Amino acid sequence: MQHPLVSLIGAPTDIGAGARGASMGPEALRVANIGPILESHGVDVVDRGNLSGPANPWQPPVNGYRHLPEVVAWNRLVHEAVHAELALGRLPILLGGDHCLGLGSISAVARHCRETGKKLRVLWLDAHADFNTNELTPSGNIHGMPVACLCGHGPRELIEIGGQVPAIHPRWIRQIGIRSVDPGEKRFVHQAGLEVFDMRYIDEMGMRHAMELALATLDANTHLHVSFDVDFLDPDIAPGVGTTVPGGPTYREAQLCMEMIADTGRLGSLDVVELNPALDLRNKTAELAVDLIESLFGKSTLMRA
Ligand code: B3U
Ligand code: MN
Ligand code: MN
Repeated sequence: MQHPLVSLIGAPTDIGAGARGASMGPEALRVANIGPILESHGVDVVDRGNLSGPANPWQPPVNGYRHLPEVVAWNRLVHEAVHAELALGRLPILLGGDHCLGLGSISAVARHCRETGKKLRVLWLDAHADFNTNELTPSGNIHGMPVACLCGHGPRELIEIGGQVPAIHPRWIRQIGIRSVDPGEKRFVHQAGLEVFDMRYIDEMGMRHAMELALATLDANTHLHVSFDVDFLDPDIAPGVGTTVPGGPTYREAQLCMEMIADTGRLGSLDVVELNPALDLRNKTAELAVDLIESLFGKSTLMRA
């Protein structure tokens, strides 16, 4: 990827989460210098500032969905903002915000790929599969549902945001780092045929092999979207998230994951979600996320031949 044009889009909300605080994620990433650090690697960065959507009313779920109208409103804003940047030929980085926003972001990328004839691949880096429905969810929190919604399983007003249902096909997704899936959700993941490289797989085969397979079907016409849920990382190194799950990738494994993505040269868009500064230690998790994003944009220890 030679000198990409990056646009930062802040979406300061925790509307789909089970804990408050991810709404402060965009500012924590800016405080960790995401913009200047990317610029130091030759990336052209424009910060579009923050989207402004509804407040979090902090209500219980209705029909298995918590805050559905507000989640729809935020995702519509994200969809339009991400699509506009792609249409300008820029690489949007969505600064979340909780992971329900992956729906607006990825539906926009899918729409852009339809318009431009590109092939879409989505890498979902997460401790969770985020494949719940209102019937399967233990919480009603919509940040546990965006992958199902993108594949056409969810409330109409959410699954229709990108103008085509389903927005994406399960075959286009590779999930990495998964280690917490609810019982009904597990059956549904199998039924849909999602390709999952869970922590068991990474323990046995290594991150390198998992990433080689996850990236195997990319070609010159592929738009690669990375949806980076910060709870992907082991909580020892990344405590600043709402739902920590032990046993995630180490610092080295996460670096290798990002470097292998960078090596493909196909990165077209990125979500950075679920960072929760209220639970962080001196912005450590935000700084780690920025460090990994540097690798994603091609920082490497030595010059590559
Ligand atoms: N699967 C659980 C927990 C969860 C999913 N995503 C996050 N947490 N961040 C649920 O509530 O759907
Ligand atoms: Mn997630
Ligand atoms: Mn997660």
